[in-house]
Amino acid sequence: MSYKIGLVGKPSVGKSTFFNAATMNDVPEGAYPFTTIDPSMGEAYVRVDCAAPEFDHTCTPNHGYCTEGVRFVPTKLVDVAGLVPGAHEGKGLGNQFLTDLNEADVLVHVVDFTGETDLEGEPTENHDPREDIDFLEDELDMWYLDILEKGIERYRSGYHGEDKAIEDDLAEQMSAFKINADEIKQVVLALDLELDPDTWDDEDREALAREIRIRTKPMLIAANKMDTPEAQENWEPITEDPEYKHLTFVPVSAHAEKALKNGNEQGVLDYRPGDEEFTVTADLPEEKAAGLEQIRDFVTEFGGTGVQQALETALFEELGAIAVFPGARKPQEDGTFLQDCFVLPDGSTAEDFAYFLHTDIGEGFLHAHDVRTERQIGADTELDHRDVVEITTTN
Ligand SMILES: Nc1nc2c(ncn2[C@@H]2O[C@H](COP(=O)(O)OP(=O)(O)OP(=O)(O)O)[C@@H](O)[C@H]2O)c(=O)[nH]1
Ligand SMILES: [Mg+2]
Repeated sequence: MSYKIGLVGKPSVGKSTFFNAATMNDVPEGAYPFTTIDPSMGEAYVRVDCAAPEFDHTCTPNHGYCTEGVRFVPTKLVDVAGLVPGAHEGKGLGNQFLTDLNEADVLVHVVDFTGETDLEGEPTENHDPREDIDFLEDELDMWYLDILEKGIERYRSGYHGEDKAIEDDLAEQMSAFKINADEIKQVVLALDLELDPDTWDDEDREALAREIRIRTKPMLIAANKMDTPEAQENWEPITEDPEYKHLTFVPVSAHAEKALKNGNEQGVLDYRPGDEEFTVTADLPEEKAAGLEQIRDFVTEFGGTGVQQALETALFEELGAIAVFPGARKPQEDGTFLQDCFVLPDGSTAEDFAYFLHTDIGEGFLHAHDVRTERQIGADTELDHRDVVEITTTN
């Protein structure tokens, strides 16, 4: 199992540019709407401080890589077609991409902060990026509402069993969103509603769809194109607007990340993704050097290009996932060390981790050890981000 981060947003905001910068793919980018039609999936990385230095060791990663104590752990990233108002009714490219989004565990909403593209992704001026945030949330809510309504019909038809509770039918209809009947029941009760759809009016159903969406598709806002003065002007008014206080914003320049990674590949500069600094190592033509100095101003001011920051905030904060290293108290004979680092759901216990590694390991679970403290931990102990855990199993 590997987490999937989905990039969403209206056309022309820079989703594909972000995707290419994060995965070093080469999907088409363009200043016209619907450059992307079919979704692309690629491998991106999230940074985790490596545990190896604490053991005075160097790690030998099986997946991803480690550089100067920072582990780059692979995660899946999905770039989908742009979403326009009315998408849930089939506008734009229809609702195919909503289905593509189904598989994403957490969303990064890429917003063009320059205000220079309208809701359809066409060039304009002085567009308020807040409208994009509102429309995307509404669109996702409508999509959820459609599915919720189907679940209610299913319940009313009694077709799947007379004695079924409403939350059972809703959970089955919404199974793609990875929410179970009990969780749905909690949401219904939390909204002060009865467990009877006949008592719900339009507003109640909308509130329910919205709440389920918020719980099952955590979302972060990537304020993109922040390398431009227009976007920077929008930053403060929007991020400090009380109406948007509940959201997390990360300032991003997908362009800057791409330029730095390309420069690194071409050997003209040293850049580690996510860092706030880089070193130019070659003699560059004046224009190119000046461009890089502009990027330097940007990454210094904003603490990086924002691409890594957005992915990590989405996964570790919005979704609340944790990274865990399988480890051993005794050194491995073959000289390998901390070969893996896995991303697990929030609240995972030592036993969950054992099952995650392999069903057999889970079934034979005896106990676990926190490799740092060498203390034994029980099956129900909840793990923390960056724990190093040894599992003892009969299998
Ligand atoms: N200034 C600036 N422009 C950017 C940035 N990222 C993307 N762009 C530009 O925005 C335009 C749209 O980029 P795409 O990556 O194709 O956008 P998209 O969201 O994938 O668009 P669709 O596939 O049509 O939905 C292109 O002209 C990019 O060069 C950025 O960080 N800064
Ligand atoms: Mg695209």
